[in-house]
Amino acid sequence: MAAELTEFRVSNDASDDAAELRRRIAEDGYLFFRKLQDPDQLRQLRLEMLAVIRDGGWLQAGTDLADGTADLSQRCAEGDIAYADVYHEVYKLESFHRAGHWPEVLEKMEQITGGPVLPHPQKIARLWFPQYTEHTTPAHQDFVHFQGSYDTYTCWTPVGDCPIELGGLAVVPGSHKQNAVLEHHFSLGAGSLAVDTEQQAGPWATTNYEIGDSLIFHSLLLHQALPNVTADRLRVSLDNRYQARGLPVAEHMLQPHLNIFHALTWDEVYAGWQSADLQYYWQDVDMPIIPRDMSYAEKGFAEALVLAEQGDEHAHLALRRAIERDPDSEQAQAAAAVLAAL
Ligand SMILES: O=C(O)CCC(=O)C(=O)O
Ligand SMILES: [Fe+2]
Repeated sequence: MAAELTEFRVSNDASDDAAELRRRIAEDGYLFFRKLQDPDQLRQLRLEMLAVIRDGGWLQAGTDLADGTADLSQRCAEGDIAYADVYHEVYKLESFHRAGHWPEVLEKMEQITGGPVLPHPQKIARLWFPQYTEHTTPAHQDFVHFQGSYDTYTCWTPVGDCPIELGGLAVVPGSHKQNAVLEHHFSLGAGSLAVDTEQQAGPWATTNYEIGDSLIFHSLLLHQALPNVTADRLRVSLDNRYQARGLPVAEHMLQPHLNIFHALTWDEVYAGWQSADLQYYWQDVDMPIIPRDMSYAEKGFAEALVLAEQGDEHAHLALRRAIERDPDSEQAQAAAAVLAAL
């Protein structure tokens, strides 16, 4: 992380001016709005998510639910089976999926794209433990993960206040203008792929997020999370993705998140829902569905094998996770061979 952090440009002044919003996102690659989303609705969602997380055993007993006070002995991250066990319970909440369809966000996306948008079915929550900073989301472009179309936008929303020390998102303004997918490498952090930031000038922009604040950005914008260096607070946030209706979407974005680590079907997600309007809503939308390009993930894993042979501890951990997730997979067998030879 570059030492120097600058503040986001706030775009509330141009809220009703679609042309100006489009000009700004073309220039900066992002739009940041204070209180775009209703704080009360987000506080309610926070309590629902944290109640599930508490029942999963991740919170310190006897603490106030709203504080999200983590039990550090339970630390885990994406890629761990223990993470998916609790995460997938959160994933079943109807309210969590509905948050990706709130009108205030859809309106902004429609202003940006100039027409009706498709919210991706694959919503994501991030439940990031404190004092676990080697797992922090590294610098990356989202396109390597969701693919489909460059003109896909993420809305990143902290579900609670997110001051710098809790590890919110930071971006390099204007970095999307390279208009290309940069070289990504193995990383232990969330997503497992990182751009080498030495080659990126920065500066990085971020803010002390308050509940309701929302960051919208382009799929080629370079961004990363800041480390969660609080003593004991869990960071809870949403990443929702949107694209103009009719653009191609990659098939894995039509699946629940992390279902490769721990199978989860939409029918399981929907089992306890009250209403049907958001179940399989994308099936009526006419759009090209394209296969997932595995080359980014495969390259990262191949790098992890080489790094592990050279004694890299992050790579060792990544390989152990791959074995734990699915011991019979080809990757797990390659990982086991490398670890055994050490
Ligand atoms: O919240 C995080 O740590 C990562 C979020 C992210 O990279 C995204 O929303 O695309
Ligand atoms: Fe991202």
